[in-house]
Amino acid sequence: MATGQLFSPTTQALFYNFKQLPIQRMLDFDFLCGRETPSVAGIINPGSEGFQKLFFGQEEIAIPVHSTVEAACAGHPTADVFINFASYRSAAASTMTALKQPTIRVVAIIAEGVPEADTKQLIAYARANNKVVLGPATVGGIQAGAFKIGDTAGTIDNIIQCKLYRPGSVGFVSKSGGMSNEMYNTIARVTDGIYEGIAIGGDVFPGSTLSDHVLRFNNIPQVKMMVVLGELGGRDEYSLVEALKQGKVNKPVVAWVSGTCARLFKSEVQFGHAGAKSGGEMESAQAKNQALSDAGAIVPTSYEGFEVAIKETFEKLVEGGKITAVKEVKPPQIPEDLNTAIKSGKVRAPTHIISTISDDRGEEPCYGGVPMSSIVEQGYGVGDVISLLWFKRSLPRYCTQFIEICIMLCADHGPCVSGAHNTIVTARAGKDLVSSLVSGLLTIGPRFGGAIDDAARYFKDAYDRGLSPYEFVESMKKKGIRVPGIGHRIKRGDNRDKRVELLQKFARTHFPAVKYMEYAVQVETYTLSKSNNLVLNVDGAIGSLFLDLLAGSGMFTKQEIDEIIEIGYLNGLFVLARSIGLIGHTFDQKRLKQPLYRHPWEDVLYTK
Ligand code: Q5B
Repeated sequence: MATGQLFSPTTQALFYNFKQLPIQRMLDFDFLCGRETPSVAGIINPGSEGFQKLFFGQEEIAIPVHSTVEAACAGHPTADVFINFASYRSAAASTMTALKQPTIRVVAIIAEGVPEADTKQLIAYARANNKVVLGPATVGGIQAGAFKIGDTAGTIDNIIQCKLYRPGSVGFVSKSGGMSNEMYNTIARVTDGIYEGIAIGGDVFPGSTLSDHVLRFNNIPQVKMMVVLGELGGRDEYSLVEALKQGKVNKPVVAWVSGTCARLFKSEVQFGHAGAKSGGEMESAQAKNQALSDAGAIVPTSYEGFEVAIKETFEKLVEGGKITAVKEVKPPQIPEDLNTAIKSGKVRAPTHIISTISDDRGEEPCYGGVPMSSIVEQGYGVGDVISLLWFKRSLPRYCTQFIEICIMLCADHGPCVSGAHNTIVTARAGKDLVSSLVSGLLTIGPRFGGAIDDAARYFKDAYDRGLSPYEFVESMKKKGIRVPGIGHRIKRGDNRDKRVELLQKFARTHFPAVKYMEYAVQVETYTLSKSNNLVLNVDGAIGSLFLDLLAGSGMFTKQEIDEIIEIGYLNGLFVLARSIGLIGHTFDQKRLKQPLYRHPWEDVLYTK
């Protein structure tokens, strides 16, 4: 890199702390300038590693994320700029770590409020090791058409307007980052634009000074004139005065120190920056402007005259043949982010999901349009929540009570049933809660617990078609289908399932009609005449009773009932209920510290 140059079109940085917007702005600037490589080589996000997706033009790129400064520097040895977006609390420590890395040459500290004692140590270390510090409390800097730090120069529109995508002839340095945006505009209006712009930051002790950068610009052949914007407070401008007096600067310097209005105040005034404080006479804007003028800088009489002074200085250089016209280039169009374009109404995009049961976008989540606070304050139960989320309506109390009874009665049926057995074996194999639960749930199906929907389908079809129980059962037999909801491994005609009796008792008391249930009972009477184990089981009881609930509540159209049965909502009741028991079995096994399960050989018939 040529003497004095801080950056080039191939400079790459490491970015400390993941801040999506400034990183994306850097990459957008790269694209605008036609850079071939992204200016951000890696991100340091303490505690996390991996990749972060960002846009480079229209393409998405994956930028490596490192958990430490050391790892990032080792992974990207050619990235020599460290952009520190740490908070004021951790900026000093992370900056020192970065300065100690041999690969890091320039560090920009964005945070405001870094303790001055820490900053002094950083400055001393950087100077002793020939490194450059920008900031603290800086927006950073920019080399037009080459490299930009974070949010410098603001939005892409501003960057395009200021022609910062290609180099001009002006080296600009200011204390204020906000004012530098303003000055990029001014300079673009009256000159061929910025070559490099630096904001040194508004702290009392900046890592590098106005004169450091002016002297550096003086060594860059492409920089033909310098513009300096100082401010009241501190004595930084006097080192520039000294450099000018000593003839160290041989290019024109147009300077202005802002804050001349401080004299209008009776007491000491503190402006936005920590360093911008009206102190003694020497630190006043007037004194510093006078000293700069005396030393040979071109200093206007007011800020309004600054633009004219820059314009005249530039025009003289052009007339003197020191500046030749910049070749204008048309920057590429930066693709607009979809969200921004949607917000501004420029484009519309199809959604990928439709949802009708819940909404979490407002102040409080809603289930089926009912806000969470109503659900709690009006004493809704689990049955009501199921009504809202599954059936999208508030069902009468007896219906929600019936749902809750189903959940309670089916929550568990001991450790020997298929689901619990699987869960127990899985938990004993050392698996986690979700794996143990899921392995149990996966056994729910046509033989175990998952016969409710089919029971409802077949009972409804048979009843609605007017089949007698005999015709129904025999027609099923002919087709080779076991009647869903009939039969149990342990329940018998003389040892009925208590759950079935309880459900039937509740329905007889509260349901307006129980025609499907009565039909199921008649079917059971017939199947029991064939075999003592062919009882109406819990699946059959729930399936037939839910048909009565749907038909009798007056809350569903015929079409809706058909849809519920066709889609198959009702096995959901068993899945939901049995999850409670399966979770319990998982905890039980873990609590009992049960070892790996192995089935005994004696219990297996080994045969050919
Ligand atoms: N036969 C449940 O069978 C079971 C027949 C039938 C006509 C039938 C069987 C079945 C339909 C599915 C169903 C839900 C597999 C059950 C549940 C939850 C649980 C579980 C728990 C809990 C039991 C003997 C003879 C054979 C068969 C005939 C059997 N079922 N005929 N329709 N439905 N039912 N499932 O005892 O002539 O000798 O060849 O598939 O509703 O899962 O507690 O355990 O809460 O966890 O193994 O309650 O009924 O009888 O297969 O030896 O058959 O009866 O054709 O006749 P079994 P099998 P044949 S509730």
